[in-house]
Amino acid sequence: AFLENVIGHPQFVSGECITRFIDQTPELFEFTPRRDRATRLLNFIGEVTVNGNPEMKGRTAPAGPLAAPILPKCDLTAEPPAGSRDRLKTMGADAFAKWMRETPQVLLTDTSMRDAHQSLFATRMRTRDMVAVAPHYARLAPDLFSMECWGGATFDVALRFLKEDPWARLAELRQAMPNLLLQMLLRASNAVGYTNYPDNVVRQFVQRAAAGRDGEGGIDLFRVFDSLNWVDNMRVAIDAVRETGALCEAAICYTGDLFDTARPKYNLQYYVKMAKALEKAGAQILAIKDMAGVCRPRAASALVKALRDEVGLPIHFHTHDTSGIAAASVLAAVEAGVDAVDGALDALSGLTAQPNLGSIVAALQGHERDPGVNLANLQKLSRYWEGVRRQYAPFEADIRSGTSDVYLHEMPGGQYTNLREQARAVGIDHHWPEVAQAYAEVNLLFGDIVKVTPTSKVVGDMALFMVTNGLTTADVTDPERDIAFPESVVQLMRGELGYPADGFPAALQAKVLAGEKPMVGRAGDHLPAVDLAAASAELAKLLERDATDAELAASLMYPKVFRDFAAHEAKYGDVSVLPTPAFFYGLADGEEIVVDIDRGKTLVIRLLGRAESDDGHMKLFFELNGQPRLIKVPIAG
Ligand code: 3PY
Ligand code: ZN
Repeated sequence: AFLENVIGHPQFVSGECITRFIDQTPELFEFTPRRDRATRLLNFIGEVTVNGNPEMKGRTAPAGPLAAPILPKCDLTAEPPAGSRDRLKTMGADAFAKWMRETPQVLLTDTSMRDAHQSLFATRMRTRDMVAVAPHYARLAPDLFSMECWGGATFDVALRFLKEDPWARLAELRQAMPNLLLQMLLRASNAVGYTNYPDNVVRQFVQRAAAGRDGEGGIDLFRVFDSLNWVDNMRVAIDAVRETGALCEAAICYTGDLFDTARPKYNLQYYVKMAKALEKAGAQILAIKDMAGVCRPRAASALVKALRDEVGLPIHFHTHDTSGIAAASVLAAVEAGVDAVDGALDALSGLTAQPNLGSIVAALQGHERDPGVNLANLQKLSRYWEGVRRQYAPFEADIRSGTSDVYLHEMPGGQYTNLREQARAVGIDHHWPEVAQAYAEVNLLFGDIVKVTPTSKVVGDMALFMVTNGLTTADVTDPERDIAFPESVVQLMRGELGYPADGFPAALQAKVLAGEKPMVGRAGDHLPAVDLAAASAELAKLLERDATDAELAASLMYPKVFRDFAAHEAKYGDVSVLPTPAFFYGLADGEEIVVDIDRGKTLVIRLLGRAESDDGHMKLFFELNGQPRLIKVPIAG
């Protein structure tokens, strides 16, 4: 009857201005909302439409309407051809690694779904935009070695900012790409967080990641690194990965310059020694993780040659294009015999992300190590990413070119844009060159350390602290001068993230700790094991239902972020189903979106118009599957 009232209303039928219709007959739109999924979603859309997505604070929405990204044509009813994952299943991890090392072709990893967007637009890519193209990858690019699609900062950002479940992302990608290796980045004892966790928490996380949310299968290849290149701090993670049967790729983080005799610490012997230790610790693949993109072509060549000579593992090269010439290092590594390399598809490549995978394929066509991947298909997939990237324009850093000052500051690609953003937030963006210089100086102050999450964040915190307070390194080291060091610096000097091979400079450490004793040995040796059953029971109380293992893993990583996520989900439901423009920018009057909330359950949502009420609310008049619905949103002060 309600529907008939509205549709049959003479003004509605005559097609008079819909807002006037609503204004004059508000009673037709007023009814007690059911707290069903659709209503919760409408509330979310309403909130974003009226008050903005909190993520958009200080950012400008792109001019709409934003076109939907175009998926490549592809028969999705056809079975995906056998790929790298089928090979892993047949061979097992050890034989697979041996095959990697013996195969003459260079193998290719696509980082578009993880590191590329992490480094280009602050990790903001949503699950929906990945899952839509994943079945196309399975059919158009079955010759790829792996899809890096999980871990690093994506886990945190999914929960914290995108309000979606990273475990659901993994499950959906797993289902859509059954033939390709799914690869993640694991920060060893820091898992996917920013601090060392108890050993049993790291183990539980790895087991769940390999098994998948509900045991359906998850990550096939774990790239494990330690932010101070401390092998002892990687063993728990390495052992945990090995136990699952997944591939264990352990990384040496590359920093400095192999040939800089003024900074001899990070020379060939340093890396070879570490590589041998990782091989002995159980790694099946060795990664050269050049997170800042400072491994120059000559260094890449020498390093790959030395590592191939000295260790028996296949080698996987990862770099960033911050300088603009990273592809030269990739090609040098290929010439030197590297077994696999990382790149991102055209539309997500370059700048602080990975070099262009398609261009690498083109450069190697006819080469004896030709990867044999279909370039035209990569371009079709990239066209889709082009459309996706446009929707995230507000999150892009304002950089338009390669920048050779990366050799000075050595900031990781994923950090560069974030730190610029942090500098902007504290109002010193115009002092960026000083921040970059301070970052380089803090590195030396800390003893010339590896800078990658989480140590890179500490160096960044200290650099910002110095620039905002007008401090020089002499001020910082001056024994007569009191400095209120940022908490992250205190934690670093206390040994909470572990230690570099030669320790931290004793004088600075003593000053920062102000009499407190630093930790001896691994944090994991000191942190008591978490009672997982008790933690799960505690979480169940919060959720008012049993907690899954995956939820437990997420809440152990970041309890508050997970609690906020759970509260958001309880209030608004699963917002990952919304198209990206609606999620970030809300709806314009007259705009319609189609939302699949479940297999076979679709919502057609149209915002008809809005009217401000006297009590500080905005009334939004929606049409939901043809039915009028009124949503009242308090206007944020
Ligand atoms: C991460 O830890 O998220 C990184 O990408 C490090 O390079
Ligand atoms: Zn990277």
